[in-house]
Amino acid sequence: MLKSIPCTLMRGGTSKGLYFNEADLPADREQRDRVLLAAMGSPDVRQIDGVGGAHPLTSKVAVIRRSTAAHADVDYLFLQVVVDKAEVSDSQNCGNILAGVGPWAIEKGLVPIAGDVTPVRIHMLNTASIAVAYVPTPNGAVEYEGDARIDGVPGTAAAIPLEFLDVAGSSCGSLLPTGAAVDEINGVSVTCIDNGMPVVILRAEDFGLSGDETPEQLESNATLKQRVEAIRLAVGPRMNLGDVTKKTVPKMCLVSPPKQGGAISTRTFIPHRVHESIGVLGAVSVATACVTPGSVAAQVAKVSGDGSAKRLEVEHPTGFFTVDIDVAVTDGKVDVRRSALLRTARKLMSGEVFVPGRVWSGS
Ligand code: NQM
Repeated sequence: MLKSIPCTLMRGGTSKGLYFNEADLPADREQRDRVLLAAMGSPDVRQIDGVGGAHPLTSKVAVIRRSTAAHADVDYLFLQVVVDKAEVSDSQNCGNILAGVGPWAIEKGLVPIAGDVTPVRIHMLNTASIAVAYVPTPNGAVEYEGDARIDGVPGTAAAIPLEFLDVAGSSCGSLLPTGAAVDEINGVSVTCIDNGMPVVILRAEDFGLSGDETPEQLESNATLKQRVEAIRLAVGPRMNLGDVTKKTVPKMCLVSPPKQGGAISTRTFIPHRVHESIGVLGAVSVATACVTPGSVAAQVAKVSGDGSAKRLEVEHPTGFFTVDIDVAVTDGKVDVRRSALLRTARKLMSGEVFVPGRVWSGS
């Protein structure tokens, strides 16, 4: 008999996924992963026998519970359900799916409404770091509708500002995990950085690219993909990520000078498909690299303004991603004080997802 599991389908930023209460999933990790694969329809490039959207950006899961940590309201575990392989990975965080966590937690009664805006302190388990989501709650309820626009999502919705205080080095141990602003890997200059997402920054020009290519053009360039993946595999252990063959990090970001008046232009492999825009924490890491002296990003970026607090527009294939960062640079040493940005989210469907009974019971 099919087993039903309560969940909510939500768009978080430019991603989409299933949001679960931890108590509704099997406690055993292997069994939980089998259930999530069945719910999404993986492994299958079309995810035809599940609710996944056949792309890494629409094959995501949030597992949420009330937090036991004094400084957080809820714990959030992000899981990437790989589309075409029987793999579920907790090796990365996701700042887009994060955008839906605050509204979900309020609607499920895990966080009381605090006025017109309810701050939700979210302990991100993947990276043991904290985000604060400022959820609009006028009239005693979560408001999803509004006039905020984010590139990569049609239309407008209510703004959910997200703030990060302690994400530098949260996956790799330090902001610049190799200890240098630039390294030479397979003859290519790279910057390895982790301000919430491990990212390897590469100059598009070094691969004979303009940096304006579409995701489809990049994905159909087999030689490019091989070169980028070879660098990713070589650099993984040096970023303290170990063997990254089966991991979804580090992300590989090709950068070039800005073309639309922003700070830098990006095309990001996540790590095998190319992002239609850019990930949230991925954008925060790239923006941080733009103000890191000597980095590959700083070499092509146009950053204006004095002082440590800056607003950077990161260009991507479908527009801009605005990141506010407060980064102090003293004697070449980079100290990240705060990162913030704007997302929107929308509840799409609430109900139950069904998986085969034998998958649930593990028989
Ligand atoms: O970088 C895609 C996304 C992401 C991750 C990815 C993300 C982030 O756009 O915080 O949001 O890089 O796999 O959802």
